[in-house]
Amino acid sequence: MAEIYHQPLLELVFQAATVHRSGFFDAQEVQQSTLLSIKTGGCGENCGYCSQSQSFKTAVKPTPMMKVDEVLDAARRAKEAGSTRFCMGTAWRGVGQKNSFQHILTMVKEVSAMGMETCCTLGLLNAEQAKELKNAGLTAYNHNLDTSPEHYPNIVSTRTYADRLETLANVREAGISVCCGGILGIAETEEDRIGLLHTLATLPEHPESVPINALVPIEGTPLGDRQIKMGKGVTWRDMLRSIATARIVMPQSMVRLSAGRMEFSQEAQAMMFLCGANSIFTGDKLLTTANPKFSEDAAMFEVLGLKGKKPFTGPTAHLRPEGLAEEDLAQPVGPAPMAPLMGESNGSGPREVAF
Ligand code: SAM
Ligand code: DTB
Ligand code: SF4
Repeated sequence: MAEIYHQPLLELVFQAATVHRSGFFDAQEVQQSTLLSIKTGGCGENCGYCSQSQSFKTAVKPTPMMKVDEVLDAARRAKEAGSTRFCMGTAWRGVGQKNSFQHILTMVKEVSAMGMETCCTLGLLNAEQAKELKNAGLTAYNHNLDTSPEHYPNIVSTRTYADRLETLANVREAGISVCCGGILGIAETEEDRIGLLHTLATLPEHPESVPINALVPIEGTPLGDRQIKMGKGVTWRDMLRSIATARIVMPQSMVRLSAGRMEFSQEAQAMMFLCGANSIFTGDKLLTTANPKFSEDAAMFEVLGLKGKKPFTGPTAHLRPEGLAEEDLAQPVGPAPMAPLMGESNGSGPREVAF
């Protein structure tokens, strides 16, 4: 793994690009996924990068869980804008015995009936809860290992790597596809980056989806403040190495270029797509932080000759809900303008990009 990761950058890119074109994926396809924070802030965990932990004083104010109808509305708009996967996140340590879990099961059922892949990220999950999500029709569960097992205790002390692995095993056992990746820029070494990819690639089965995030520095969090003080964040070269290595060692996984795109030029993102990233989050907002505008992503797709990916193809083909006809499935169009999901935007109106 270290040999692959450390080879000269363009050799690594070429090798990864070759694997990406070896038949499993259409290299022109990039899936558009939409994130929605359905329960924001007040989280009991202390992940040192996170705006939503109640351990840190950040600009994020805890808000109650969104209503089912509001979430379905947002999902409909995401579908119209070309998204084929809808991911709902809660700032929870885990699901626990909360009543709101029942509402989430309804959201999953309804969004699934819209013909989109559904994903949840709700923290720790037991076997029973995983089965309930599966029965509701959930396609994927996102639960990141974030970094190597050695570095993990420096990032969060309220839970262990073993806790995370147990949830991943429960998700897998329930027949839900696994979305598990990590984050760069959290005071890790290159050995930690390789260690994360090694852990992911040696799980009993590869995760179907591997998000690679670059730290979005949040003022008030230990790791965000550290990056702000240093005055430099994750470089495009760092992202390229992790994405390319992930593509080579997990050739059939979707590799998701996730948080941090605001800081990467379109040229840098083009290299990341070239070497195997095949999904992005589209929409003005990730969970609590800004994301590129639809018009910018639409322009990027056009310039690079990229197209959206159909839901339930490739690693999720076997999870297509029974009874959903082809015409009911979300149709991937290039990123189209979408009204803000929560009645707000990340700043000024749409900005056209000239090439
Ligand atoms: N509470 C759930 C959990 O921890 O699994 C779900 C939400 S959590 C925000 C999902 C992932 O987002 C984290 O594991 C981390 O990799 C990523 N993330 C969180 N804050 C981030 C930040 N400031 N910059 C980049 N990625 C971040
Ligand atoms: C993942 O790996 N990245 C997404 C998704 N899974 C849930 C979350 C990114 C969060 C970025 C920081 C924020 O917006 O709060
Ligand atoms: Fe909570 Fe998830 Fe943020 Fe950790 S990353 S503090 S578990 S919301």
